[in-house]
Amino acid sequence: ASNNKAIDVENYHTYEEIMAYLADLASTNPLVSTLVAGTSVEGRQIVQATISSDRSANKPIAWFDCIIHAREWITAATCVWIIDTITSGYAGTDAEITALVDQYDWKFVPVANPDGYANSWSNDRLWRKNRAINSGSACVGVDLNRNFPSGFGGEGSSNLPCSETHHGVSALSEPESQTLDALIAADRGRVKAAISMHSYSQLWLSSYSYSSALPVEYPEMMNAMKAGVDALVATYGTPYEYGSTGTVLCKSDICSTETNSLFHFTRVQFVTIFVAYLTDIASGTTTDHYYENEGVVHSYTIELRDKGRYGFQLPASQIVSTATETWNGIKAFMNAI
Ligand code: ING
Ligand code: ZN
Repeated sequence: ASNNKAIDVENYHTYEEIMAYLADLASTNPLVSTLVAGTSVEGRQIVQATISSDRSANKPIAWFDCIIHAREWITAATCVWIIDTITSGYAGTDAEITALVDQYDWKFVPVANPDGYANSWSNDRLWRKNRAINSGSACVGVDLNRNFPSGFGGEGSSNLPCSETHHGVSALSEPESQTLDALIAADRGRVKAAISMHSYSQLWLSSYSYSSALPVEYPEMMNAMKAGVDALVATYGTPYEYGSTGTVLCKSDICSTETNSLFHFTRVQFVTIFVAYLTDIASGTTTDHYYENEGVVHSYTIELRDKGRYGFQLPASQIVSTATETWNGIKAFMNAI
């Protein structure tokens, strides 16, 4: 019953709590089904939840991955909140949600990096990568958002196992990235929008990430991002920027022109060491892979709150407002594309 929720959406939850919530939802709500899509390095299940009013209709899909980076807790909390909001708003109680579920299937991988997330709870709150053993190194982990084929191994990723942006031995070497790749490939041709949830910085970002080039569909992408960001900002006034990753991140003052290679090198080092979350170029990302290899024009990374005051450790008191504004943005974006 919707008044007796299996999860308290106002708090952060462990991997086990989120999995228990999804299992409960799938068993009690006929809109929801779950799929064990893969297994992490340490053997945890990677689960995709689908919300569909008619699974045989093969509707276009709104596709989400959340918490590919372990410490970005607000992304898992936001995806859980959105799942809860859609499932409790369908059929009667919320006309806009009902229309969006009638039009699209909604698919979420609420915990794309289960081992890293568990490690962030039990051991190291600021853990980012997965928990792969790197051969020949004492340092653990591959950055899953550098492990995809688009631009694999290029600028903004590192061959060094101790780096926070270590790309791994080869594209899709990690079971967690293999799982996301298999899931999006299984829905090839149906994915209308694919959104990777990250934090923090308050940005809505399109391809390309691995180069400063702009996609041919960039004007269409900008219109869609504008619709989303306008509605997001209108909710509480939280400032957001949008555009291609290179364009938006290069507006910050740590980013110079591409021609000054010495400064560029220094900046990349600075970024890698001190603010590994913020690079102007990032090779091997989900967003470029979904766009470039899976044909999803509307492929984006959303960097949720905040802009650095709390950073990855956003207080739980901001979960509902963050999720609410993000959902308002996503609804407007889905209605615009
Ligand atoms: N930021 C992203 C990262 O993977 C990014 C930056 C943005 C990459 C857009 C690709 C596309 O480093 C976080 N917070 O992880
Ligand atoms: Zn991230």
